[in-house]
Amino acid sequence: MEASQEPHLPNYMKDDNVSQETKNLISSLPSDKDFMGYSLYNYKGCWYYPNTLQAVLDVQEHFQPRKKDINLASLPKGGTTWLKSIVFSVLHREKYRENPETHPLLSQNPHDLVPFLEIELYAGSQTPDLTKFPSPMIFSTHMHLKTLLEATTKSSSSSSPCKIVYVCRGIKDTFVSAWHYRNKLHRTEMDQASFELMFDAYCRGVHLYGPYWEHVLSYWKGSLEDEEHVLFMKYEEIIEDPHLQVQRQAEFLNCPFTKEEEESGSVEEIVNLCSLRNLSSLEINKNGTIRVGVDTNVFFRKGEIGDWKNHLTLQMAKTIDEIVESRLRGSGLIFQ
Ligand code: PAP
Repeated sequence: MEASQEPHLPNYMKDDNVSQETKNLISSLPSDKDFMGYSLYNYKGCWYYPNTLQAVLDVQEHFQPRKKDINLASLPKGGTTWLKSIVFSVLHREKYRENPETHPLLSQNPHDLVPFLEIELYAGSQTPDLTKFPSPMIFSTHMHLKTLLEATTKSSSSSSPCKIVYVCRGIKDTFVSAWHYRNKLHRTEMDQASFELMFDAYCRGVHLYGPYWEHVLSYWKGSLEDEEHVLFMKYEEIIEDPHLQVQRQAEFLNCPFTKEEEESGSVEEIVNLCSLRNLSSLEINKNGTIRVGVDTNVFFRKGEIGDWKNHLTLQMAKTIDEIVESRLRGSGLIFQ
């Protein structure tokens, strides 16, 4: 089925919002298909659906961040929803301390509190009104670091003007999470042959914002080169010690928890508020729809380390591990 006719497909996966100039560009780019047959194009080393590429180009041309803005970056299914909820809660903790029952996370999905630059803000307009967002604005992106820096600095070499928090997750669990997401998105249970096709595409790096290893490496290197502006986090580390990782984020964002806050349980409150168990139990996240048109419940599932064991054969796991290991070799970045 054509992407433009698929009823449940979000706009960013479609190809119906592309200028003539971008169509010309696309016709010169390497192309491939995702496991469902939707076309992906490789622009500067990263794979995009046409509407996403259009939005990325628009972000690059028009977006001007303010110095104190905060950017949350991730690959799809790398921990985006969790990161959004934690950073929002850390930054706004003082505002809702007296009346926690008014906290926006209780009535809005994290994706509506922290909008995506290219998938939402620039998806429908080249000049979205960003003044309606309070300063500092927290926004998110799935772009590679180099692409993001080209957008935020308007030159490929300068360092980031704003803080960037990046989260990623081991490729096997990222892949399995993406598989479940696609099934929910298309409201169907896809068969084993589709699963294997999608796995093969991940191994080749052909998926939205892929290859995985280029993405994680871009932020890993960025965090080593500019630790003041780029914080590199792993989903697994947040699961293992959420308290420590919330503190780490707060320090990076120049709003560390005071001793008093520590003692009064402020960190723990944020950890609990942002937990999968809490967020997924809220009405808004059971039956809502976010502004980009996706049901809120598709962002919450198991949230476990190692769910890939229930889906991948040992051979598949070995194959994909070897690919990632070879791509990351020498970088110092290791996934357990
Ligand atoms: P996105 O990039 O499309 O926004 P993202 O939030 O990165 O998706 O990934 C969803 C995964 O994060 C799901 O993992 P799973 O499929 O392995 O279960 C989801 O369960 C998990 N997740 C969402 N919110 C939380 C949270 N608050 N705490 C822990 N994990 C979470």
